[in-house]
Amino acid sequence: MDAPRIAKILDEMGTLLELRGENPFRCRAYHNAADALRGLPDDLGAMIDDGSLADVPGIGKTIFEKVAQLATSGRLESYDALRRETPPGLLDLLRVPGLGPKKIKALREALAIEGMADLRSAAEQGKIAGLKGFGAKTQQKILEGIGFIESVGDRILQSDAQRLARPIFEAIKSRPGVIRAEICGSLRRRAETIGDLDLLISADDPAPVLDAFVALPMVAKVLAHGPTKASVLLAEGVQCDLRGVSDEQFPFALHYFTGSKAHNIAMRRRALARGATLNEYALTGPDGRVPCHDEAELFQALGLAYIPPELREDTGEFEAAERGPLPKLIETADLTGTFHCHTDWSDGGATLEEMAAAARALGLHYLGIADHSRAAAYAGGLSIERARAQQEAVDLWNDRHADDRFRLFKGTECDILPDGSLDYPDDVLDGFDYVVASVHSSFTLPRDAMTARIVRAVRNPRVTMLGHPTGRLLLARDGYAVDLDAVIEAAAVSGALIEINANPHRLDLDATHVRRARKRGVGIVINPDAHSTTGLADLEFGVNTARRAGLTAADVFNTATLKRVTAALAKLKSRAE
Ligand code: DGT
Ligand code: CA
Ligand code: CA
Ligand code: ZN
Repeated sequence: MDAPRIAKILDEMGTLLELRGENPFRCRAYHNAADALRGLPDDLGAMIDDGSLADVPGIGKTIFEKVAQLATSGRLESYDALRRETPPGLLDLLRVPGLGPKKIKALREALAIEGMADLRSAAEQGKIAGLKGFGAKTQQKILEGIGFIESVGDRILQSDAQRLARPIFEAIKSRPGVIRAEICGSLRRRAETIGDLDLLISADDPAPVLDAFVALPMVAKVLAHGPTKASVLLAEGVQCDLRGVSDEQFPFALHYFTGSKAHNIAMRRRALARGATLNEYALTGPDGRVPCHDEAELFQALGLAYIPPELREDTGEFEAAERGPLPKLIETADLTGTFHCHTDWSDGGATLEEMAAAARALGLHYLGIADHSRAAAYAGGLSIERARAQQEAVDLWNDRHADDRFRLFKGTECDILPDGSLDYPDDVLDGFDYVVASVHSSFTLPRDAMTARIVRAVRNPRVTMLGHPTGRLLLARDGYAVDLDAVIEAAAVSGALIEINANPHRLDLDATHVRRARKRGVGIVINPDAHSTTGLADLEFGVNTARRAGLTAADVFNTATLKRVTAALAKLKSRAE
């Protein structure tokens, strides 16, 4: 068993112990050890062999033994026992917003709640409101949380899907006999969340490749296994399907299994209208099979320009592709810099210098530092004095390091207060090169009040861009109630930009509203909301959202040269004069 999987088990053990009400320090020790395993400098096996693992902070002697056992045998009796003794439904309850191990333990003791169904019926019968530490409001929130969880089902984030799919794809692609291979389905379309993984290979004889697939170490269970298709359940609980076809069939299968279903149906209708039939193996016209070597030729055969997977949702791509080649969608390499990034001045994990170095290493030409403002006390928001000190620190960094190829910008992620005013006085805001304005509090305002609040902020000439406009957390929390069209309209008038927050948990704005914002002439900026140097890589997911919205490089603010971006920021700032 490898380090990431062992880390996951240790985390689960910590949680299981918490659910039993064990000593908090003992529980914490498991979570700390899990974190330590994730950040291991060397190969886990080697560190077990030479014993150096026991010296890693967070891993004591007891946990060392457990890790060693898991690594060598993949089993651990104390883990199995914990799982046996805990009702399986109890862990599910942790997904309900607001329910932690302590509250779950209390619910179990008071009302014998051992799973989602118990929780729902207790809440519906009003039994939770009366419990000490709960109340009617919490009970209502629990009911809403259950509804949300049921609506998202077992989907996972795009980032998690990618992490799971990549090693399987690499393993399959390199099998002897494989001619072409591709990841298909919603992951190829870069959907916000992913139901299951779909892989496709072509080979003269796919059967041995399918045999190898079901035998991969990350496979926990084989659901189906035939000569051309197999389905497995990965250890993480995610399903993965693999199809094998002949190389002649590959373009048709690739198109079919990429979807979306709605896009496929429209394609098939199009083929029928031309007297042909289309399925996952072939396009067949009146004179027999129409050979296509790749997807572009398939689209061409149906009178269409190539449609990138991100646009295949039957939301206008056919009309566009009938008119001629589609505009070239933005790519991560088009980004020249980015703005919404945190450092250890507030709740980031890296120093200003480290963030600058990481941005430079990624080939960016500028980086905006935007730590939290003073109202965001939970996130180490900067007091006025600290904000001024950071402005000086950025100036100093620029004096020492900046050249015409790279510089830092002074920014802030300034809270939008409940009344729509900003968290710093104007003279402090004027010290920044730009201002990201975001909502981090009072999420439950009525829709009208929330809309008025955000519109007021967007109209403020000191606001350069709106951060994570809806506050949603994918698979965890809906956004707050807000009229986004009114916000987009306000931005169109004021000239403020709107962010695509590229954090894979957020992707906020979403592609549908990005499309609308672009149509209305609002500038779009892609920001990683990075809280560490590795967080900068999340830009890729924001680019995926921009692609799904049909954006080209020219549609995105942070694709311009450093010189132009500097001038554009100054111009935006001059609105306040
Ligand atoms: P997911 O897994 O829920 O995130 O979404 P997809 O799009 O990956 O859906 P999935 O895995 O059920 O199927 C993969 C692709 O196969 C899908 O995008 C289109 C195609 N497909 C599946 N079922 C049907 C169907 O009933 N009709 C058509 N036309 N295509 C289908
Ligand atoms: Ca899928
Ligand atoms: Ca599937
Ligand atoms: Zn934020």
